[in-house]
Amino acid sequence: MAVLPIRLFGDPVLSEPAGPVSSIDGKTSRFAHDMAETMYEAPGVGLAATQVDVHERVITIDVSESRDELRVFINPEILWASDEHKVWDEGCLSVPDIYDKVDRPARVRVRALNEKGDTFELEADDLLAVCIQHEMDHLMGKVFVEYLSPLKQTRIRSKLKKHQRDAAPHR
Ligand code: K1U
Ligand code: ZN
Repeated sequence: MAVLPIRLFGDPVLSEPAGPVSSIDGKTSRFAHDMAETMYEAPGVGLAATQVDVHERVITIDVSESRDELRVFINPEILWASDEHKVWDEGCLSVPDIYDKVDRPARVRVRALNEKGDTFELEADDLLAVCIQHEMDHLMGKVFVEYLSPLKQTRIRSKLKKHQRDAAPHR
């Protein structure tokens, strides 16, 4: 297993849409487990393959407090979204230390394959519903910041540039 580097907002790879996984084999499940290790180490409640510069439709999520309820979604599709919406304070491992409100359907029904290649469906609410939608946006090349006002986006970009400058080794 391996912890993979997470790309940050502003990196063009985050805008690249992911394609479907054509066949699920040992390589796919090893990659899903590397993604899980990366998500737990960050720490985060979700991760999309796009964030580690792999452009295939794979997501890992664990919203449990015990951090032992890993879900792997391969080729996820939203089958239904509720008319009722909810506003949630979202974060993103690609946008460190920034949280802001995003309005999304409160509940979704999703179909996906797991790492063994079995199809499953689930209906999600609360953080799981938010996280599924947030990660599926990543697979389409969209970061949650793009739901915010242009002014907020500009502020976030300059904050992140400062964060990257501060993190870079001084000469
Ligand atoms: O996609 C990502 O970058 C992961 C992101 C998922 C997410 C969180 C909250 C709302 C929507 C989507 C994160 O995990 S940010 C970190 C975070 O929320 C968290 C980290 C540790 C424990 C609990 C939460
Ligand atoms: Zn994110």
